Amino acid sequence: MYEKALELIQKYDTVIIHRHSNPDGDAIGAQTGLWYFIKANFPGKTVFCAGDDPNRYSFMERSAPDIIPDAAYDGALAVILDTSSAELISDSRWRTAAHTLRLDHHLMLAKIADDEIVDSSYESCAGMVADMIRESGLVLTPECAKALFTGMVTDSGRFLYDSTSPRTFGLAEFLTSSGFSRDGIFRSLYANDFKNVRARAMFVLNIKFTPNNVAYVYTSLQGFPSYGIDAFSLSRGMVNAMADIRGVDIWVNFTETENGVWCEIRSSSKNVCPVAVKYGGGGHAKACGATLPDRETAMKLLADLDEMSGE
Ligand SMILES: [Mn+2]
Repeated sequence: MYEKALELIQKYDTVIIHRHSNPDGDAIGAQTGLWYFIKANFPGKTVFCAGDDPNRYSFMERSAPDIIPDAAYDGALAVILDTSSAELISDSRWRTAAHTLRLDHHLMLAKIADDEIVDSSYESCAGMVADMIRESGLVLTPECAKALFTGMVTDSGRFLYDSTSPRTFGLAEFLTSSGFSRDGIFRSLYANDFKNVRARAMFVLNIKFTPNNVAYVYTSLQGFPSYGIDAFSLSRGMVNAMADIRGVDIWVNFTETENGVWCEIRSSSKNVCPVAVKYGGGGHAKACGATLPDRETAMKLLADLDEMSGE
């Protein structure tokens, strides 16, 4: 499955690895994991990681983006990881590379790169990179394995989400057999600052329900500062505070920002992605999102989810 990807990585002297902006553990894990893989197996190559601030994932080794001169893209291969739409790719210079390759596990929205391997049966993009390495038979170093394992853990929700498959566990065995220490990974990923614990408590008190039991929280621009956390931590970070409410199959978190209403949709059983796509967003079947222009549009999206929940 990964012959073409491996062939391209072998062919180009410079490889620049891109991921989505506002990175999660999978975006960083897949990116840095691929960086370690190329450096270990093709030491003569120049390899860069492009992107924006890794924020809470800055504990991951090599997560800080490299400073990349424009000239590096001349004749280079740009590898795009974990990203389903071109606008979400961090650092738009990927377009100036000689050739582009994409590995992604989101639902296919549109062709972006010259060569693409898109397979939504993978729990994580890090898992795809791990599978590519396993298929290659080349060297897997402990640093590489640790990065990929961290990505796999975050996107599978600690092997909880139903995207977790026998292949996931097989790849986890492959990665953990390299001998890196798992000490600290889970603590770094899941330890919370008290301000987040406090914000989560406030958030839970603001949960509301539609007639058909869609749980939701709408945070206005005025209400937002009282949480004392950034918009991303509130939007993406809090949505799953609604995950385990009995009788709730769909939940959605709306966060008003200066750049529109961020909307994070989750479901335990339904494919909610078409609703996100209808409003210009995308993602996975049971975890997706969109940025909406205003509260009115947000309430329309909520009504669509309510209808789906009632079916
Ligand atoms: Mn991912």
